[in-house]
Amino acid sequence: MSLFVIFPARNEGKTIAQCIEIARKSKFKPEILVVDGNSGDNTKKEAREAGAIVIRQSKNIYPAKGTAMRDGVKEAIKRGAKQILFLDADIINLTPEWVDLLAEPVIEKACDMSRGYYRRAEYDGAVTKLVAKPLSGVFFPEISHFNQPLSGEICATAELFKTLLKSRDWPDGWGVDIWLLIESAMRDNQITEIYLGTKVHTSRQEYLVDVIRLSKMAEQVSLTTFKEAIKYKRIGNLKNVHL
Ligand SMILES: Nc1nc2c(ncn2[C@@H]2O[C@H](COP(=O)(O)OP(=O)(O)OP(=O)(O)O)[C@@H](O)[C@H]2O)c(=O)[nH]1
Ligand SMILES: [Mg+2]
Repeated sequence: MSLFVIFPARNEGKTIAQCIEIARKSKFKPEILVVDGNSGDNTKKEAREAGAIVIRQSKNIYPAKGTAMRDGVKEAIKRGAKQILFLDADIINLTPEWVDLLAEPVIEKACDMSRGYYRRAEYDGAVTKLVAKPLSGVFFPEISHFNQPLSGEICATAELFKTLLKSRDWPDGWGVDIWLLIESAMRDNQITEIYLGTKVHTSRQEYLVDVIRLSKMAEQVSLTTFKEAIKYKRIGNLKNVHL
């Protein structure tokens, strides 16, 4: 067994060390990898001091959560990962059980991918509620039952990630989460959603100041979903939409 926990992280110096220490307490004793997005703060130093392997994302672009995840998958596979689990690095209330709950069904081969879902504050998850769920519901009804199609907390077999790595259209930015879900579902993988309780994370504070900070994410999630709809010949589903 070789579980890798990967944190894509950009300017998460305040939370990354604690996240690493908590993830490491999982009963599965994971390796921890941080993919730094050229942070201007002390993220790298904090991560190294907390004992994580730290690599730098391969492209100097932003937003690049997708690039960071792709780089992380490649590095983990190179180091012998059998299962790969992603966590956001800005979570304040992470517990080792999150890792245990997500990793267990994948390690036990009960599914190919597990995905965290949570109870979220009313004003949290706006892009999920207003963009990802309605759009993916039209084009990909087979994933409409997922509560959190943009969950950053997911685990999958290295085998599944290896097949996804072969795809040329792995998104660089915020489209990556919905892309991973759609692609995994369309390739007939077994996907389970697991309740993790409440998620408290710092990124929410930013867009409470101004919702415009979510516009790039909304744009990239919707355009990724449309591209996938074209790829899988689902654009015709629009005919059935009553407006
Ligand atoms: N390496 C890298 N990591 C990034 C980049 N953009 C975001 N991340 C990380 O990806 C994770 C998720 O980003 P957040 O800003 O928390 O966004 P989110 O919580 O998914 O979205 P909201 O619910 O809308 O806040 C965090 O650990 C970020 O630090 C990037 O360009 N490069
Ligand atoms: Mg966040």
